[in-house]
Amino acid sequence: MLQEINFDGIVGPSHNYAGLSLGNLAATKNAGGTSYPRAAALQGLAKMRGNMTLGLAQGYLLPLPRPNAGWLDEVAADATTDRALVAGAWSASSMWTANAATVSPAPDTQDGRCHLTVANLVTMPHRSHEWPDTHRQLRLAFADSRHFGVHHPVPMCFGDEGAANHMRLAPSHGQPGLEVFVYGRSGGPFPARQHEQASRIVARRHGLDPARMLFVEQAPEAIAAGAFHNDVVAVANEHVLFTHECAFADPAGTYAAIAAKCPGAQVVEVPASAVSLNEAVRSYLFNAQLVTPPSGEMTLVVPGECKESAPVWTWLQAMLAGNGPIRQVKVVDVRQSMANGGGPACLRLRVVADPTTVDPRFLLDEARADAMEALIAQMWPEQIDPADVGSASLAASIHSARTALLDLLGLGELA
Ligand code: SUG
Repeated sequence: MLQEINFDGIVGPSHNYAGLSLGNLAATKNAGGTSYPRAAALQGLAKMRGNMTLGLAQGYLLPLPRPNAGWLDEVAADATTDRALVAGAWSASSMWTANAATVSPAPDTQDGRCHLTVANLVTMPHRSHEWPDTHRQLRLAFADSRHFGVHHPVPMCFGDEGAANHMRLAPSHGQPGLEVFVYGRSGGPFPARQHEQASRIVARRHGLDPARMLFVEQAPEAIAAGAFHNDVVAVANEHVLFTHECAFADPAGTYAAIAAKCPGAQVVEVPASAVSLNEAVRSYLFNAQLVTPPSGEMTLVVPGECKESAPVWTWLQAMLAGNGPIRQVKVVDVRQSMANGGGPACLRLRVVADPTTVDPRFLLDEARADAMEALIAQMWPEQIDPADVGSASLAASIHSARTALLDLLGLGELA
């Protein structure tokens, strides 16, 4: 049976705060701080377990090999002077699997298969070298070509950030849906990472029906406020779009187009008067996972930072007291990832599929979660200080930690 499976990125053992992402305010603010990879990975696993407890299907993607020696060679980095390039080769940024690919589920596509286009992530140097290993991994997880098509990135001249700039609205996950692609226009203080052409190429490749696709411009003020991806200001699930008032360049036009193309869609809009754009970005209210557990009670899985924000928490309580479609709010602690600008929604790639068609080595159950936790507790570095990035001995322990995880999961071919 088709269902939504969340594939979370396991936080890699090289997780560190290098401040590499211009326009990502949390990441630049925490540049140079000490990171805690072990705690980060355990927080991620606890989030996955929490979603399994809700009755949701859970998968994962593995950390990519870091430091990426091939990339360091390519950029001919000098270890003492080119610190940003060295840090780029060490980044654990593939944990944010919302940027791994754009996914069009089978009910939306012409050939009735689920299509995935790996994101090129070209705008940020440290992320631009993720795609070859991500592609390899997705080809393995979704190897069954009767059900899946895994595509190369779109040409590098068009920036593509994957599912972070893509939403889907449908009566239920297994039915045909409206795919909404959100792109940015350059010209603001920060880069617009998703190009319109990239989105259009993905839609054509995936064989979407023009009647059920929409291309929407992200509000330039949202990008300027630090919403470097649309999923920092909006999230959709089934027939519900949960969005900040300032997410889109033309909010009214966007809602009208959604209503026309997806009858029954419901927009839950948070006004700037209740939660300012800055507060939305600070708390990551919209970088929540909006999910439908088997109970049918639509649930918003928010980061702990939302509870600490008076306007956000007040708004959420009022929402629950009303009779809107979102019936539960669940708080999770992903602070280590949040400090690099990655909330609960960044950490997962949604794939609507029948779990029996996915390589089982990428699916989580309690026993596997226990085994992973034990391994991470033993092998992931406890902390990384910025000065450690580049150290040969740390690189060796990061390598053995990842190799041990691959062995545990029987995924040695990803070495
Ligand atoms: O691309 N941060 C990531 C966060 C990605 C969040 N993803 C979504 N919104 N879907 C980024 O900006 C910071 C790494 C550093 O600076 O060391 C980083 O890459």
